[in-house]
Amino acid sequence: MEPARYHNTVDGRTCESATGRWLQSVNPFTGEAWAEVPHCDAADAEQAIETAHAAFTRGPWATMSATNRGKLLRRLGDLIARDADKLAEIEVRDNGKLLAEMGAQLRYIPEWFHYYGGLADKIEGAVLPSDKPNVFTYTKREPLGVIVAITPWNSPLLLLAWKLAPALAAGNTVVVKPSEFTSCSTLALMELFAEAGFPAGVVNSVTGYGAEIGAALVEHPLVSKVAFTGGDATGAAVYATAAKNIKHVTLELGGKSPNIVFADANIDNAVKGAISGIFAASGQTCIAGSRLLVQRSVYDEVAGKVVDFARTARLGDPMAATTQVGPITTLPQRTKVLQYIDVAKAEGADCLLGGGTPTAPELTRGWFVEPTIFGGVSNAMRIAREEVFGPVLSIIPFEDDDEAATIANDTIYGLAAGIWTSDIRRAHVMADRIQAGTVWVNTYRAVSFMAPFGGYKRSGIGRESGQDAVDEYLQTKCVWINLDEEVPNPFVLR
Ligand code: TXE
Repeated sequence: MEPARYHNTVDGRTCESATGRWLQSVNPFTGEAWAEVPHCDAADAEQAIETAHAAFTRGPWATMSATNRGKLLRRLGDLIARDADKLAEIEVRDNGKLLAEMGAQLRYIPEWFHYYGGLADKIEGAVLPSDKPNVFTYTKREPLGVIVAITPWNSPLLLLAWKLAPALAAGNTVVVKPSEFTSCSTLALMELFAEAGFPAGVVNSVTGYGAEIGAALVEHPLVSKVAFTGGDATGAAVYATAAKNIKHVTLELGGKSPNIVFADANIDNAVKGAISGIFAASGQTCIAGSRLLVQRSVYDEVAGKVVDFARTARLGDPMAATTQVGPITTLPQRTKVLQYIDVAKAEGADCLLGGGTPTAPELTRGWFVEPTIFGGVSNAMRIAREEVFGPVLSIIPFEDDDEAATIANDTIYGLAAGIWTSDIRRAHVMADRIQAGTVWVNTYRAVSFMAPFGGYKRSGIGRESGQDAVDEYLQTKCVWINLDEEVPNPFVLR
């Protein structure tokens, strides 16, 4: 079958790349190219930015009321809900996520557009109680300008919604650059902006390799801000390039999140939390609870139950309703995960489950890795320190609260953490002690359009979702109005 072709949108028109080249998108379940997207270069990036800049500075978007911006965002949310099944299927083919997960995600993504649609005309300045006579001083909150939104392959539509909805609510214009591995669902989404009524040029897309066009977008002097989700090495490079022109950044860079089980926890609930923390989306989530810290007195019980539960996971076709764990999204990522498994074995971690690729014939075409669990892991091992981004869990024992907090915080990252306990005092004290942007108690993986999300330490800068996120796309102007009839003599100091 001929691969489907998806197009970029620039200035309200669908387009190919200037050179007419295409990039293949491979289905991780079949290992075969199923679609093509434009292979853009710096010239395409330039055109998209100039278009976004023109739409920001003149034309209907520049003068549109915040209330009308909000209406467009809400209409877009409704269109995403209408097309949820189609968008979900595209992302499953492109990314290997389970259809069951994508169905739920596509029903939820519209909430971001509804929430920020509502927030658009509640962005308010203030009148200052001035300390000076006869002066009226007020603040205005203004958009930044052109935003470049760079997204990764692990959750293209959700992570794009987290950037687009607040950026547009604040009145910015956007150039979207999805991952070269998974651009198709983003390009399908782009088709909805015109139908929702967004003026041409407000949201534009370019597709291609990060090193080719990502860097060109980040460097461009007409870009005011880069909103990036991806690996920390790329994030650091984006940050350094953005610094050259003093651009704003939001960086969401993954983690090595501790999921901490105390002896007083409801153990069966904790086991379910451990499983969903690491095996959802085959462990390819920034919030993966990849370090399971277990109090020594319940270590054997918890490790045994987690292994037993993980053993029941059904690997298979992500389109099938019965499948519980899908493939790894990209071939390089599968290679990386398997290399980490070898590293863990060489470091002396005890492989309690999995540790390789499945042998069932229907799973050998795709890029699967078995759900893998290592016991007896020390926090000094690489498997406990570096982000694997796959279905690989490390179980680490601890003695008491102090040791749990020390191990949990002994990481360069700080995105999220889980705490499993039935002691309310311990829950609050530990939540205070953990250095992470999100702490879940007796649950894991909850996110919401209204809950600010982002990292401490090397996990990133800035917050997505919630009211905090709109601030990330605004700047404050302070206006001084002199009410005196006469300006005083500047040589007479007062
Ligand atoms: O991501 P990259 P990769 C982690 C995960 C994974 C590792 C590498 O551990 O194994 O990162 O993944 C664009 N200027 N996460 O290499 O490179 C690129 O085209 C501008 C965690 O696939 O970070 C893509 O659109 N942009 C993470 C986006 O950056 C550049 C999610 C992310 O790609 C660029 C994904 C450049 N110089 C991976 N180079 C999370 N936080 O959830 C690349 N890009």
